[in-house]
Amino acid sequence: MGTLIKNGTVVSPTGRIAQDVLIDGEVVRAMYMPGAAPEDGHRVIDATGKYVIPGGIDVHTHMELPFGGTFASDTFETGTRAAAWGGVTTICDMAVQTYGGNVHDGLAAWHAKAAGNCAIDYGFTQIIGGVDEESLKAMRYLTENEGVTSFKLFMAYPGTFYSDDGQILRAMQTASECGALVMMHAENGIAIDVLVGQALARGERDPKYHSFSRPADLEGEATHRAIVLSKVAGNVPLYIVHMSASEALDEVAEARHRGQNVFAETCPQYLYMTLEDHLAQPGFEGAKYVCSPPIRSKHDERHHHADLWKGLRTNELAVVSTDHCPFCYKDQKELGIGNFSKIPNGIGGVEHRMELMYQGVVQGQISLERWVATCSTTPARMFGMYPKKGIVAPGSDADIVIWDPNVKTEIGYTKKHHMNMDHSAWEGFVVDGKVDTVFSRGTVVIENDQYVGRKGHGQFVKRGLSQYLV
Ligand code: DUC
Ligand code: ZN
Ligand code: ZN
Repeated sequence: MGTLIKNGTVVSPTGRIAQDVLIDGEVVRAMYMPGAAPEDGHRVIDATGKYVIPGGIDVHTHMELPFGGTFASDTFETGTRAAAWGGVTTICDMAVQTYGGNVHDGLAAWHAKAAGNCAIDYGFTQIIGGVDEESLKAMRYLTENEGVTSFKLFMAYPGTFYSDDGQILRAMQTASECGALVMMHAENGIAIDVLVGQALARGERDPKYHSFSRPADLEGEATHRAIVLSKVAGNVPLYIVHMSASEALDEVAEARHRGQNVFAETCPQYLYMTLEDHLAQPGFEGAKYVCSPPIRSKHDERHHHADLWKGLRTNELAVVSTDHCPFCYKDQKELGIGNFSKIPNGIGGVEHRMELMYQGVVQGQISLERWVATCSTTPARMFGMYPKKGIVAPGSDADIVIWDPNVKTEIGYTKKHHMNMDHSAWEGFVVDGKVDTVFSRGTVVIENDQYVGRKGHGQFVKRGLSQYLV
């Protein structure tokens, strides 16, 4: 006996079609003209007036990330459960190798944290925090044998995750040889450290100075440098993560117009939040919005929000992720009272990306199809998971969200909030649309406003190479 989703509108990047969907076991068995499916014995779900979309894929999360003397507060258990609440059926989390550590040990540690704990499927990107002969060899091994085919490098955070240009070039050359994707945190960390030191010396200690000391030009500069290095490394696929600034978007757009294999993602916080309204809140409240790159000013000469939305429409930006990196206010964000540079960087958002991006559809910023493309189908293709993930089609995993566009979602700590945090960075946001039912590989994990999944249901996804090259 399977499950038949009837009377819904199936949405993909190429359009929307009235179709019934038959789930059999873990996969989609068949799609039918409305009413044409035999009902024999199946559980029938009526999706009249609702959208049937491939489950969300968030390719940038940090469960339990060690950062600034503490750890991101979601475990794989709490974080993947919250993801399910948000219509996400796959995450790619970032396994960590820090300078001097061993890549294989880092990956093994991440497998140990995730195995048996996840509500939904998960893959890994490997952070390379120390580029040397051993880690370069490991990059090749992980790509060819472990289903870990993307690597995050940092041009920021000297002393922890930072790689210099020579190291970046070497990692890119290795990725180019084995077909891996390089994900880049593009901010000029050396220059930022100078500005941070100068700000502190002037007595500028509040959270808002986090943004002033990480100017958009230094994101644009690093993005430019990463793009040049990727070209020198043989046009290796380069994916700029968490883009916040128009200056960086310009660089990606130009590279793409030249035909380079350059892609980028942004995150909801860079589309909705501002320095003035969030980071600069009175007292220490702004700490809740400290992330890197920082939330930008609405008074900058460039209109970052408008440009990023345009980038999503035009495919200058291919993907929306969250960079989910939650920290509690108490005892974690508070580490930076009196010194903004000690505030752990990160915002929790894995639960709210689908909702916040659907609001972009309602507001006319992106189409329904682009919502599905940037939040599910393109991440699947970019990260070598398609067509297992990212599409509602016969043979694909039955990772499906039934989305109700007729009701609203109120986000807030005492409203909709399932991440392991003592506050919500999205407090007070009321958006149109709502996650109705979520299937993970054919199993219902969310229905009737209840989590009905279980820890350990989620499986590791061995990924292939990126399928998104020009
Ligand atoms: N940015 C954040 O805000 N948090 C974790 C790491 C990062 O790059
Ligand atoms: Zn980053
Ligand atoms: Zn990140």
